[in-house]
Amino acid sequence: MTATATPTHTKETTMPKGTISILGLGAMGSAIAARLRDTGYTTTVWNRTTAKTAPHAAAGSTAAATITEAVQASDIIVAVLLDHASIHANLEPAAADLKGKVLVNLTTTTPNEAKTTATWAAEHGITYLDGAIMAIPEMIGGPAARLLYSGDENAYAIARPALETLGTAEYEGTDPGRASLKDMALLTAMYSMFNGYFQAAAMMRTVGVSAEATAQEVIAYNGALLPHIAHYAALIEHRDYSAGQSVDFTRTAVGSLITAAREQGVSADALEPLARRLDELTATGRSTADWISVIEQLTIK
Ligand code: FVH
Repeated sequence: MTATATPTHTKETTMPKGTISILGLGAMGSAIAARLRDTGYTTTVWNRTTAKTAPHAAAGSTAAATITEAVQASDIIVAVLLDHASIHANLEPAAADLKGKVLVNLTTTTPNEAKTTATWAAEHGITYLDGAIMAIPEMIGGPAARLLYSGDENAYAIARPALETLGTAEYEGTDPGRASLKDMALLTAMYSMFNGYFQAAAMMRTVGVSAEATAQEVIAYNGALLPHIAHYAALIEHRDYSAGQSVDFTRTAVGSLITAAREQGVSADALEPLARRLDELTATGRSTADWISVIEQLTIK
């Protein structure tokens, strides 16, 4: 017999749990507002373009005409705007109303921007928690949605029950920039991986191979190799670059990849930074070291 799984992110019938205001109803803010509403929170929503509040009002949220009105309606304020600049442009005029409240900022920012916002919040008596969403809007409410938080412990304790309805909540510590740093690091790894696929697909299509076919090849090849980074991690932790694939060998291999790309009429921009790092290691007498020592070349001195 086949069991019918109940999605964890469908509407739940619950008693009212508390009040939360959501600032920003883009794709992500809308998903968050809907999830909080569906799990029993009394929600007030605000958006710069007022029309976006209509479907939420129809579904049971209160639409605030101004940001001040939204902030005054709840003790927990969740901001999901575009970027750091839009956060400050909109929240600074509402600082007096935010005083004494918990502000959870889920807007993507850099670690330093998160720290700047935390400092600003502290100066205005606002309890600040910074967040980073490792998910797309469709995943909100499901266990695969991972949300990282850092900053004020008390803010996390107060907002945690609500935040746990959005996905898996992970508190990264009191440094307000920490969640953002992890977000940025993981996104860097993700973009680099996809950029590698784009390079492979660009090369293969010069001989008529489809992007789909190359995708399957990359998934199989890179998927098999990906767990190997745990082995690299152990060596990097100990700065043990005495064995492994040498800089010399890798330099030759990467040189061939660059030549092959160019021969196919494809840019080698994706690989040139790595080639430069390997050149630097060779130039400083480390050609026999493990090639993973390139990590030591990445810190800007
Ligand atoms: N969507 C995603 O998959 C990613 C997943 C990871 C985290 N991000 C971050 O979440 C923030 C919001 O993203 P979003 O997907 O909701 O973005 P949009 O659909 O483009 O909506 C943007 C909202 O921000 C409002 N807004 C923009 N500029 C201003 C401004 N100067 N003043 C006030 N509000 C502003 C915009 O309002 P409107 O255009 O509708 O009037 C939307 O509400 C973001 O940091 C992602 O990096 C999502």
